[in-house]
Amino acid sequence: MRKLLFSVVVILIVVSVVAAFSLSGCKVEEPTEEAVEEKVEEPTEEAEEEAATIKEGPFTMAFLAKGLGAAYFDSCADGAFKAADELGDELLYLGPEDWSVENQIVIVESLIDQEVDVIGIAANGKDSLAPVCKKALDAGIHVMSWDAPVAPEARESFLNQVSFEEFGRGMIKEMAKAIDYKGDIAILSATPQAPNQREWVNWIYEEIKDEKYKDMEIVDVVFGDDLPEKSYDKALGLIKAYYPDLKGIIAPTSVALPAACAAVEDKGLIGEIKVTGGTVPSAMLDYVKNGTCDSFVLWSTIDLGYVSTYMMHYLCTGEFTGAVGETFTTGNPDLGEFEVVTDEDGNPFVLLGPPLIFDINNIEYWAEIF
Ligand code: RAM
Repeated sequence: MRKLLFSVVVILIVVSVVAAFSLSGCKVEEPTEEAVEEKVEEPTEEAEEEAATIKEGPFTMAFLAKGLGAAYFDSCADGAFKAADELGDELLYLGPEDWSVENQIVIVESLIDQEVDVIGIAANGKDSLAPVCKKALDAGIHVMSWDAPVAPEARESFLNQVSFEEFGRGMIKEMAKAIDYKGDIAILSATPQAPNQREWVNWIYEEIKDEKYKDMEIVDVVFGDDLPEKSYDKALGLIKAYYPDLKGIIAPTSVALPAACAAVEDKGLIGEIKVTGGTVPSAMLDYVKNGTCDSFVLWSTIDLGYVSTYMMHYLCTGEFTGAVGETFTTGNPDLGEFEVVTDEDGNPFVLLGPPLIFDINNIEYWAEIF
């Protein structure tokens, strides 16, 4: 009897399950109105507060280069204008004609008077530009650095194109390959006070301490102030002073690298003195093809300007403050996510990415791009 009862119960259950399935046509049932109401979550207080504090553009953004007239900074500006277009902001591309600290200060003063929303500066001097950048911050203008940083207390963030160490060490590595790890070399830098140049030159000196460079020596460091003619003359001066022992010139500046190549070529010393450093590929096509330079190092200047401009915009909206651990993305998903990290002194910054190396195998491709 018990067995029969059990079987009846089982049959009833099976029948009702089958009926339920066939009635619903195996479809996921629509949730009732109450269930929907129950599920729509009320925004949290913090989310509401955050949304209320996000400022709306369009913003006026100043993109301030070390100087005007260089392909390097113009291509950074190309990326910056692309981002500003996407964001619907107004972008002012500015820089001193003479690449001086003094005139960068004058420009920042005038931007404070114009009450722009944000200044992104490639600084000609780390400490010398700090007071005027602090003045801008005090006036409620956002300040960030790209390419070359102002002192940490005078900025909210810094986009470094590549790690100072990697670029500095990278240039010695490329030079060593070009001169077979033997010979005197010289450095032709921009200005002695340029923050990025100082860091890179220091790392060049660190790298050359390695045993594998024991037959290489840095004999001089000279400065062409990122001016084409002065850089060319300084390169000629190095050749005059140190050739034939001089086997290489490292120019970690976009202006001096092609200028040094021109000097070597004009002196008929292609292959005798190798040149490397950092500049845009379009300036180096001929020099790589004719053997004045075997390889050199840089980053995407277009991405540098593009990502800087997104940072400027987010500083204005309030979505980004530059605090360690903050992340953001841009309008280009291929660039991925960026995060605020710290340097060896604990100062927050954002890293664009690893350096690119250009040589005979890829120069034609890149020269078309920037
Ligand atoms: C120069 C500037 C700039 C640097 C490039 C490589 O034009 O010094 O700051 O990043 O070269």
